[in-house]
Amino acid sequence: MKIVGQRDDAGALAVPDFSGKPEIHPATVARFAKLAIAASTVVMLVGLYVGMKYSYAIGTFTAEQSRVFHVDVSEACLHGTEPAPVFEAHEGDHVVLAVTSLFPGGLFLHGLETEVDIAPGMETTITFTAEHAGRFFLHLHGNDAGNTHAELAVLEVAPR
Ligand SMILES: [Cu+2]
Repeated sequence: MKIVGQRDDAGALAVPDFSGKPEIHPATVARFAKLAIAASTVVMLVGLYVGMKYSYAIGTFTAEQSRVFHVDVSEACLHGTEPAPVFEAHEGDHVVLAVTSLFPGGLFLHGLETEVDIAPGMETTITFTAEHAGRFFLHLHGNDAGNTHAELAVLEVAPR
């Protein structure tokens, strides 16, 4: 019987050519059997490892995370000539906004209505748990004569 798509020479390929080696020793067969068992064990272990790693990755993807975002306030940032970076987080994430600025003033997170005084040259942080989804705007509210009001970053909190 010929199976559709079967090559005509398939039979020839399936039969090994032992012309140079007329005898197969039982020891050789046993060695190959051991090799086959070892190989399939390795394949199973690798499969198990990959499977576990994958499901672990899914687990951590949905879990709450700690996210640290850094902003270095530059002149371009202060004058709005450079678009503010957009940071992404998920509801429930622990968020740290770490800002370094030589310019004094207040670090204000609109939406959370939180303000922290900037210590010029030092890292100033706003730390919170993102309880609500939405867009939050991180601003620098200057206490200078010109009332500097610069957007440092946009934080997008996605719903879970
Ligand atoms: Cu503002």
